Amino acid sequence: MRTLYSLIVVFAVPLILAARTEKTTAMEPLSPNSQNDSTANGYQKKWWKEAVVYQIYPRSFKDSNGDGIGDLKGITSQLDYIKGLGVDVIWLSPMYDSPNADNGYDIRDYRKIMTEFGTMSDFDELLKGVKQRKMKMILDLVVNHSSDEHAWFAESRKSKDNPYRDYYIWRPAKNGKEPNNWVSYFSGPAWKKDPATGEYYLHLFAEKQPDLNWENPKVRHEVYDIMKFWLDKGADGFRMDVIPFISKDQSFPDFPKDYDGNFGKVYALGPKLHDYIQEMNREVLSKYDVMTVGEAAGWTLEKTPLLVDERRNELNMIFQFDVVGIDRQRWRWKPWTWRDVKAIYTRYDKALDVHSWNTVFLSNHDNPRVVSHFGDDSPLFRLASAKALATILLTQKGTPFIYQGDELGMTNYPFTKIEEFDDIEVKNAWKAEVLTGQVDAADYIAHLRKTSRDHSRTPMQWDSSPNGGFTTAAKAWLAVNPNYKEINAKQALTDPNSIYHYFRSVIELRKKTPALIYGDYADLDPRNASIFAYTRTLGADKYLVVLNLSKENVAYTLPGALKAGQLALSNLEGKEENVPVVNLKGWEARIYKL
Ligand code: TEU
Ligand code: CA
Repeated sequence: MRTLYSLIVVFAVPLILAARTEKTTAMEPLSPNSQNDSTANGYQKKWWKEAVVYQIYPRSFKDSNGDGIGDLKGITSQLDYIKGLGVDVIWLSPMYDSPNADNGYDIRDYRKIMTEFGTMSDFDELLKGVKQRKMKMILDLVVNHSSDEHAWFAESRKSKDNPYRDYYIWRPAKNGKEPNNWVSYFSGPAWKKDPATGEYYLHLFAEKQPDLNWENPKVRHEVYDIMKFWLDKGADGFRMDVIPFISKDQSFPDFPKDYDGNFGKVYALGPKLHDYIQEMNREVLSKYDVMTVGEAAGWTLEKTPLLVDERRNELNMIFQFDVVGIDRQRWRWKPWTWRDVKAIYTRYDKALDVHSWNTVFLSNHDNPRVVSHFGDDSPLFRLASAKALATILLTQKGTPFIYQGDELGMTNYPFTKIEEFDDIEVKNAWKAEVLTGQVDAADYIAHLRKTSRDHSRTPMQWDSSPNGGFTTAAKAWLAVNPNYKEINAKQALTDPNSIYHYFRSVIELRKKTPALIYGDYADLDPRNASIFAYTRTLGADKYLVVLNLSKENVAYTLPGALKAGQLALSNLEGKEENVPVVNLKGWEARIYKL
């Protein structure tokens, strides 16, 4: 089973680590079983607060049977590579049976593995491999909607008195048209008239993703049974897809007068959301040692405690999108500044007290590649900026989520024409806005080159062989980024100065530095346009993280007559210590112990 990679990981990595450790100074480790001595800085210690999570998008991770599509056996074959990073938890994007209208986020059978991805025993083998390496795995729970090919919907649409009718949201026409003016995330109205009964069903996403009716207790208990099925198999928790949308105002009013086009915010205002999540917690979550992260599309930052305050028995943490969505309105790109991003991290710090925990993420399968989005993916600065962004990801307060390939500095794809895209969100908007002449085709493509979800869905780049070693097939399901000859795992594993090994070092430092996990956060220079300087403090332990988020060299005078202290880690050669002014090259990042 030992693949070439695992051999490299097992033999090369320790050598490279030995070479690197001179940079990481010894710190008293987290008390080994931090679980039992229960608090740090007022926080309840929890494994999922100290964990680092790695997200896998199975379709694009590794193909094991040469059909050009990633699969579960492919993931199992690369577990040593993932373990080598030092991550603790894998978040597996949907691997359930699905017709893939939205790449698995449209589930036809919640207890069956997608044929393309393999079998249930492949899943069991994967989970076993994860546990053998002392990692955990959380699954994707997509229950705001199902596939329209799910047996429930096949029954539901048959007739108005079908026993499954109430599993979905059906409404009669209003003045001959849709029941209200709600729109779909994937363009067009959010209602589809179904010929069988002439009524409309609601779909906040694709027509092939009808929304489940959570008002119906049968539906809720179907979901709880599905969750128990996977938790009893050994899964360690769930990432919950668009969880704020599961409750709907049953009068389905049109958008409010002051509607600003941000429909997600309206869909997240359902009146019974917290009742349902508290019920889910009582019925399922409280019975297992699990981690839960809600994907809180449309959720305003300051309301985060309503979903995650530990005293409410709802979720452990949420993905809130103010940072990652700072520069786009749907597919349209808009300018942003680091000053704006820094302000959002300070808002999180103010909004979440010791009872509410956060996530930290800069990318996922719905967003462009982090180094292209927030860094500088030009050859001169790709390495430094990817490492600088890794420093932010792993030293901000909250549980960090790494998206597959970001540890290699994979970049956005050079899309030029619509045929190159796979994403239903792209294709539907093309039909709805470009083919109707509302939007210029070249303008649309230009925006997508910055904002498309497909940037993060191009296959993992494992080596410099054809298709980046992702598949032995002539063609991958989505084209591999042509820069795979330079950017790939094989190169990264053997290069001590690679982004992969830098991620590993920061994760190692984080693991043995409680201050970087539970420590107080303070932005020292919020107005500075290109320097991000903040501290993390836990008791007497204080760390300074200082980053130059521009390509210009900067001689930065630390605020408040602060001195830099002892260098714990840096992404470039800078060695200065105990100085009031730090000379930072372009995209240089340093972590100091004060
Ligand atoms: O995403 C919800 C969501 O917020 C995204 O739709 C995102 O805002 C949008 O794509 C902007 O580009 C979740 C899943 O992560 C996504 O992959 C699914 O397409 C969607 O739900 C429906 O399940
Ligand atoms: Ca395959």
